[in-house]
Amino acid sequence: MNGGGPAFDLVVRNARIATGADVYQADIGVSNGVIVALGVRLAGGAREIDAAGRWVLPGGIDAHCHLDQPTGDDSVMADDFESGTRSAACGGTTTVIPFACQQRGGTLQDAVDDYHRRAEGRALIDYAFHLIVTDPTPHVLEHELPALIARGYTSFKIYMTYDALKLDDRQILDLLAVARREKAMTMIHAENADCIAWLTERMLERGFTAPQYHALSRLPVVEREATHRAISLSELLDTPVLIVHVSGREAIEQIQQAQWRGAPIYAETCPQYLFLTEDDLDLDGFEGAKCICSPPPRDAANQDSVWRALDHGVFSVFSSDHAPFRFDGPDGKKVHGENASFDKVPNGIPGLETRLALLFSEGVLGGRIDVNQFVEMTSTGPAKLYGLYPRKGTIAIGADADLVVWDTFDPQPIRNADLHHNVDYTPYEGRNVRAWPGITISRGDVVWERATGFVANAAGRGRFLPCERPVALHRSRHEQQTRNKGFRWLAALGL
Ligand code: DUC
Ligand code: ZN
Ligand code: ZN
Repeated sequence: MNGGGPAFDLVVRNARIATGADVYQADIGVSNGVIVALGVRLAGGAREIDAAGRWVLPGGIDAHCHLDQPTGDDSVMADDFESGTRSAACGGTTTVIPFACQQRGGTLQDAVDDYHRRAEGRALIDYAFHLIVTDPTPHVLEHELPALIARGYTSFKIYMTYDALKLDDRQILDLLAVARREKAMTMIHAENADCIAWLTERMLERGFTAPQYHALSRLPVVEREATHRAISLSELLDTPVLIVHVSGREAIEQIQQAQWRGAPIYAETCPQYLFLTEDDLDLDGFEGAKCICSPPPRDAANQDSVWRALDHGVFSVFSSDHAPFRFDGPDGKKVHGENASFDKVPNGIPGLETRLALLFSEGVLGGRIDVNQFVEMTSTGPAKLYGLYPRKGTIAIGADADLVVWDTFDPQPIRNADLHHNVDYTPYEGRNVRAWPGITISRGDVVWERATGFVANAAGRGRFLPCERPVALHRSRHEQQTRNKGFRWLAALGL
C-alpha cells in the first residue's frame, strides 16, 4: 500500500491472459502505465476492471497502415492520426506503424519532419514510423538512411511497382547493403511493374476498364515473380527482408521454400486475403472499386492457402494495410471520375478497426489458429521485427500496459455506421463477427469501452516510439549460418 492508498493505478482482475507463448489466469497490476505485477488476489487499484475470465491479450500492433500520407495526385487519405488512431483503439490496436514517405527529389529527413508535424498532438495511441524510400541517392544511402536508422527509424519499405515509387533491382541492392550494415528491416512490395503495365495497356485497349480487371492486371504470377526476385536479392546480400501483403499460394510457396532453406525471409498478410475475393471487385457499377487494393484479393483456394500458411508459421505479421479512401466525394476512389478505369482508382481499403475482430472470430473462435498464434502475428511478432519488444507486444512485468479485454458473443454483423474511421464504407459490411475488443487499455488508460461506446477524448496522448534495431533478426544463429554458408566474400567487398 502507498500510505494507505491503492497499491496500483489499475488492476485488471480475473484475466484469462494469452501471450505469444502462454495461457494463464491472473490479475494484472498497473502503475504509471506499466505492468508492475502479475499474480493472484493482487492488492487494490485506484481503478479496478473485472475481466471475469474473459481473454485479456496484448494490445494489437498494426505494423502496416497508411495515415495522412501524401498520395501524389488529387486523392486524399481520409484518416489522419486522429481518426486513424481512434479507429485503431476501438478495434483493439494500441500501436500503429504508418509510413513517412520520401518524395522523389526530396530528402528522407523532410519526409520524417513532415510526418511528425502530421502526427503531433493528434494520436490517441502510440506510434512509430517506417520510412518509404523512393529515391536512394548517394546522400540517402551514405548519410540520411544510416542516421535515421540510428535515431529509431529502423525499418523501411521499398516498392517494385508504381511509377512514382518503384526501384529497380540495382537500387534495391544498394538499399539492402545499407540494411545489412545498419541492421535495419527492409519491407518489400513485391509485384512486377512491367507485367502490370503491359497487361493494363492491353486491357484498356480492349475496353476492359471495370474494377474487376484490376485483379487480372495483377495476376498471382506477377506477385510470384517479384517475390522470387526480392528473395533472391535478399539472399545475394544475406540480409533479411519482409514481404508485405502476401495474397496467395504462389507467393507463399516462394517464401516457404526460402524459409525452409534457412534464408532470413519474413512475411506479412492482411485481412483482405482471408476475407475478400476477386468477386468483390466484380460488383454492379463502380462498387467493386471499394475493394481495389494491391495485390488484389484472389479466389477461395488462395484464401485457403493463406489460412494454412498462417497456421504453419509462414507469417510473422498480420496487418491491416489500412489505406483509407472514401468512396463518395471527389478525393477518394472517384478522384478520376465515377467510372474511371481500374488503373486510375486509388489502391487501398480501410481495415484498422476490423483487423483483430475478423481474425479472432474466424481464426481463434473458428478453430483455424490458436490464441497464441493470434497474439504472435497481431502483436508480439511485429513488436520483435520492428524493434518495439518487450516494451510492446506482450503481457509481462515491465511492459507497457497495452491490453485488450475481449468480448465474445453470438454472431453480429459489422456495420460501417459503428466504426470510428473517417471512411464512408467498410469492405466487410454485413460480415458477422463473434468477438470484439470490449475494453482497450493504452499505457494503463482505458481508451475504448464497447459496452458504453466510450472513446477517450484524448488526441495527443499517444507517444512517438523510436524503434530499436530488430535484434531478433540478427541473433547469433543467423550470423553463424552466414559464416557457414560461405558469405565471407561479402566482407571482402566491404559489405
Ligand atoms: N500497397 C500498400 O502497401 N498499401 C496500399 C496500396 C499498395 O499498393
Ligand atoms: Zn504495398
Ligand atoms: Zn500499404
